[in-house]
Parts: sequence; C-alpha cells; structure tokens
Amino acid sequence: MSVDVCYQEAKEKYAKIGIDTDAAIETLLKKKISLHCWQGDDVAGFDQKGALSGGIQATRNYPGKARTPEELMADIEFALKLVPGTHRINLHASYAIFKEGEWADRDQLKPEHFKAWVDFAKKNNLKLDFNPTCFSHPLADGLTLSNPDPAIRAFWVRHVKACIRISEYFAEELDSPCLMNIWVPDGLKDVPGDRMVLRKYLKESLDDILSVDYDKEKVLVAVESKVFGIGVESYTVGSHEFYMNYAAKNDVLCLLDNGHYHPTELVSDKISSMLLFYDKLALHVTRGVRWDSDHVVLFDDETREIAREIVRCDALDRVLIGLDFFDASINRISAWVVGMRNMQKALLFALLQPTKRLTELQETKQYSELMMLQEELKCYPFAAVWDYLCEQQNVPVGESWFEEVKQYEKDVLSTRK
Ligand code: RNT
Ligand code: ZN
Repeated sequence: MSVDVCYQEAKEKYAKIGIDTDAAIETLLKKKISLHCWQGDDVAGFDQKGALSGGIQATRNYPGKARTPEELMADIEFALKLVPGTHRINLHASYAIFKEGEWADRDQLKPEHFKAWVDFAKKNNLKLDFNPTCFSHPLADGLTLSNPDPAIRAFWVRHVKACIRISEYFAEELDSPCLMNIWVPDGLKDVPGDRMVLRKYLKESLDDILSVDYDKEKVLVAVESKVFGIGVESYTVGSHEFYMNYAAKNDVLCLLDNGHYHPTELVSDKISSMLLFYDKLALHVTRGVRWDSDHVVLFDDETREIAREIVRCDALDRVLIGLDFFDASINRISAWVVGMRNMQKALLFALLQPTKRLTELQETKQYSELMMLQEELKCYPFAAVWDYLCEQQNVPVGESWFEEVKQYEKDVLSTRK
C-alpha cells in the first residue's frame, strides 16, 4: 500500500478520537530542534589540540569524523537533508573558526570568530544556539567558574561574558533569540572537605557574568546541572538544587539534561513543575546508560513522555529542545539523524494523543479507562502519519535514508584518513 493510502486510513482512525492529523503535522513542522554540532567530531572543537576533558567522554573511533569546519558543516548539511523541517544548530565556543595563523584564547573570543557559522546558518535557513566551553582547556583542570584560584575563575568569567556577546551577535544576525547554556564540569572525585565554599565561588562567578548589560530578549541564558561525571563522582558544584534556585532568583532559564539525574528520576515528570514557575524551559534530550549521560536518543518511553509533557502542557513555544549526545562508535551522521528523527517522532506521537480526553478521564477519576485508552493509543497507526510527513517534506521515508548515509560514508567519510 502506498504511503498516501496508509495515511488516509490513519487519518480516519485518528479523526474518530477527535485528532486532526494534518494539524498535528503542521504543528510539528513549526517546532525547531537544536542539533548539537559536537556529535560530528566527538566534542573535539577547533581551538585546542588536547583531549576531551570535563568528566565527559566519547568512546571508540568510528572512521570519518569531521576534522575541519568545512567537513563539519558539510556533514551537518547532509544530515539535515534526511530530517523533516528546518532547525537550529547548537554550537560550542570551542568551534570558533580562526583565519590562517590566527588564534584566540577562550576569554578573547569575538563574534568575528563565528562569522563563518552565521554565513552557514543563513545559507541553510538555520538559527543558532551557543555554549561557553569550560572544558578541554589547560585552565579547566577540574574546576572552572568555582575554582579557588581567583585568576582562573576570572578567566572563565571573561570567557562566559565573551560568549554572551557572541550569542547576541547570533540573535541579531539570524533574527532569533539565542539560547546560551552554561554547563561547567566542576566537581570532586572524592569526599569534599567543604561543599559550600565551591558553590559560593560558582554563585559569585555567575553573578559577575550576569552583571554585563545584555538584551534578555535576544540572549536566553540557561544553567545546566549534573549529578556526576567521570572523575568527579563524589560531588558536583552545579547540582540541580543549586541551579534551580539560582535560575529562579536571577531570572534565567534552567536547562534540564535528562542524562543528568538519578536513574529513577525522570525529566518528563519535572517539566510541568518547571513550567508553573518559569516562562521558558530548556532541555538537552539525550539517553543515560549507567555511567554515561550521552547515548543517542531513541524512540523510547522517556523520550515519548518528555514530548507528551511538552504537548500536554501546551508548551511547544516555551520549551527549547536541544539534543545532546556523542557516540563515536557508529557513523556520526547516522547518530544525528536517528536522534533528530526520534525527537520529531516523539513530538508527533504526542500531538496525536487525545489530550483533553485523557485529562477528563483523570479529572473524573475514570482510571481504568484512562489506563486502557493510553495503552490502546500505543497501537494507533502513528507510523503512517510519520511516513506521510516525510514524503510530503521530501525526506526519505522509513529506513531508506540509511542508504544515503552509506553512500556518503563511501564517497566522503572514508576519504578522511
Ligand atoms: C555534559 C553536559 C553538556 C555537554 C555539552 C557538550 O554532561 O551534558 O551539555 O554534553 O555541553
Ligand atoms: Zn547536556
């Protein structure tokens, strides 16, 4: 049966429970997802030669990673052709692009070092988000914004301030607010002698950073917490309560990375609470697996539940969705495409739920029917709607996109020795 015929059947079936599939598709296509540039090169960046640091790790070495800005941009362009809609690119400060013979340390970065990215975004109808890079640097040895050494702290404060200027530049050039997310790897391997003092330094550093004059409509500053990282197992300075309180008091955004909580703690359950107290919420959608917080996003229960919460709270405009994973053991483009398409599938799945009916069943305490309906909905012909959407958007339907990735690997990636 053709994609169209399947779609017509699905459309009728959804219409019976009051769902307009055409409207769901239209809504989905308006939602931009921020694609993280760092899956393309294992978080290497272009400004340092050293290893990745900061308690995060990209393991294995699948051939073909992007080594230059040109390669990374080509890979992003290629990946996005396999994903419906138009999106955003999430950059890190370490992806600054210098002219031949030029280099600037992190605290000296300027908008001009990111002009090539702006040109790239304009050419591809993309918007940009940004992140200070407080890791993979000689001065990022364990502690950055919370470093007891005032000179090291000051260096990182200058870096983040520089990033605010760059974010402002992105927002102005591309006419879209830029999310600037602050994550620092700061923590201790073993039992701290004093937990408070480092948090006090971090708080002071953030206060100093936010004292710069910037346009809050253009730059959306967010803070991202974590529970632990490799080598910083015992204590994380920027914990969840630290940042949630900091963000609430200082009118910045919280960014919740769903790989950064205890295994039975779910970000899907946090979204509604956050939305009752904040105008906007930022997410890093990822997949935690044991010690790692950064596996490729699957179409799994939690990804679907995150999407359902966003949709149920009618918050597609208030929740900024970015992806965050880095898998160096598989084709990196495939990793991007799987993650992007899964995030979109999860949102579409959510948009095809009879939200009002489910609320009504709960409000009237019809819990048996609520359970029954939610389970039956899992077998609705969601895939037919997804396939139709892909076809309409001229992106490959089903697994056929992988053939293109294989060809690109053969023609392009395999030549990168
Ligand atoms: C690390 C955080 C952070 C990074 C990126 C590279 O645990 O999730 O968001 O993954 O900034
Ligand atoms: Zn993250």
